[in-house]
Amino acid sequence: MPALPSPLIPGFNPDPSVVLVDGYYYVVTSSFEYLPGLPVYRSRDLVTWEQIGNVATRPEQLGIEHAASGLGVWAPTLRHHDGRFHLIVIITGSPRGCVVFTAEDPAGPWDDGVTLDGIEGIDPDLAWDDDGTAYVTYAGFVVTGPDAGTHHGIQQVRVDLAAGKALEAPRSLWSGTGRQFPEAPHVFRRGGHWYLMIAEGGTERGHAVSIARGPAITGPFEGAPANPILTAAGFGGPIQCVGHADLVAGPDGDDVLILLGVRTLGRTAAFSPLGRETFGTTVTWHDGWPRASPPAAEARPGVVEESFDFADPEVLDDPGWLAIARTPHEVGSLTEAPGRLTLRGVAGGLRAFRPAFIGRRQRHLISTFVATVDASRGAGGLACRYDEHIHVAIEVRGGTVTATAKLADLEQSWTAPVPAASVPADGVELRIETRLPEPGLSPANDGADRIVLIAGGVRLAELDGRYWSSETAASFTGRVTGIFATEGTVTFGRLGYHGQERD
Ligand code: 6LW
Repeated sequence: MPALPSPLIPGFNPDPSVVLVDGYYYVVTSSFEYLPGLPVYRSRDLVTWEQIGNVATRPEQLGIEHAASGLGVWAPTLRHHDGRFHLIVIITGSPRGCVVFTAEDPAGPWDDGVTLDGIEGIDPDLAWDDDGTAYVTYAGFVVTGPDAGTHHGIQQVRVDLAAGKALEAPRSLWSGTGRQFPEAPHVFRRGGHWYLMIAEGGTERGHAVSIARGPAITGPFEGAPANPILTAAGFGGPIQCVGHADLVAGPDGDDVLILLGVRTLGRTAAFSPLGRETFGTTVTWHDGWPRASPPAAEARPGVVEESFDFADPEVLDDPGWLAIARTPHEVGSLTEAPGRLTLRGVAGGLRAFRPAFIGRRQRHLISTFVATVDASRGAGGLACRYDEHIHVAIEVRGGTVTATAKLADLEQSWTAPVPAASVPADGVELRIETRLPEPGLSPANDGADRIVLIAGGVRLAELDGRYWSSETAASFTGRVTGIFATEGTVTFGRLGYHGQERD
């Protein structure tokens, strides 16, 4: 098998689940408060990936309008059964609960989904016994309500998918080696055994994959003699937090684990600007037990250049756009101003719970987002978001531009006049660049990228990227960068992205 790129699917793409159908691999990842939700990626060889759609393209599929940032769509499982793709997910902070969506074509359209009653937890897996009986195996972790924080370990119920209900009270299954947060269960058969693979240790630096096996889909399951079968905890190497794995047969027959991890920067490996991404690693089997090593250090050759011209009436159909709890089509209009994308301001800008914002994942450590904005009838600009508390933004308002760095309760701004001579016909050009520091800089900078905010060619601020990293944000998501409006009507001409990895 050719070496797997590392990461496999870059940018904020945690909790991957994978299925192989008719020679194609499909991966779906978590999307939290963003819409469209549940991105679907496809590959023939596990090397080259393309986003072909999203499972949730209609807000009513998710019901996340009131879900707090970081809640919403958590950890799906993607499977194929009886000729249909099935996607099971628990939507936290949503009345929809545990939902099974189905589709004939994973690119969509997906149906509105059926809620399964009787399942309280996270990270559901869906598997079928030989006689076609469906089982949901999940982590009994309570996220909201009076019992929030309670964990009942790994649980399983037999379900009636058509009727949308559990057919029995939840049964407790093997729940790992005693590390915290047993979660992300997947149940599968290999040879004469059923396996129950889980994550434990928590999704941060203690993250690990452990496994058990038994005679039936319901167990009883007995843990492997050498758990965990995969972890980066306590080992060196830039890829940390590996876990939350799903198993698939690779193109040459070797099994591969598709899992989440983070790319860390610097000697202390303490900060990962882009959040949890999707990685792959090859499995070896010993006495009927799988084992794997953390994915190879970062290796993704090439440069990515993308340019989105808002004069193109189909530009928002690209599946990589993200908005917050509304679809990009609901947030922006391509018809209000000819050849431009129009956003209507939401007070507070990026500080709003549901801002007028349309962005894309930052997928490379070295990157540039560039947008052109006409804010003559309002205020708005370009921003890089973790959430409403942690972001950076450049806003055009009247004849001035203001860069803002917001880090929870700390906030700082830099304002300058827009240099009139530098304004192109389609608006003031705003840029957010991320760079890596020169090697050998002081230890105080170790582990940081640099975030540079530029308006009309004027450098307004350069920031230490450690503070806009997943560790500081304590976030399940990652950096999403795009355009926003705070006041009035703001129009945009284009958005460009340039990304490249370290040599
Ligand atoms: C995911 C769970 C986890 O459901 O993070 O900490 C959640 N553990 O496995 C969101 O990605």
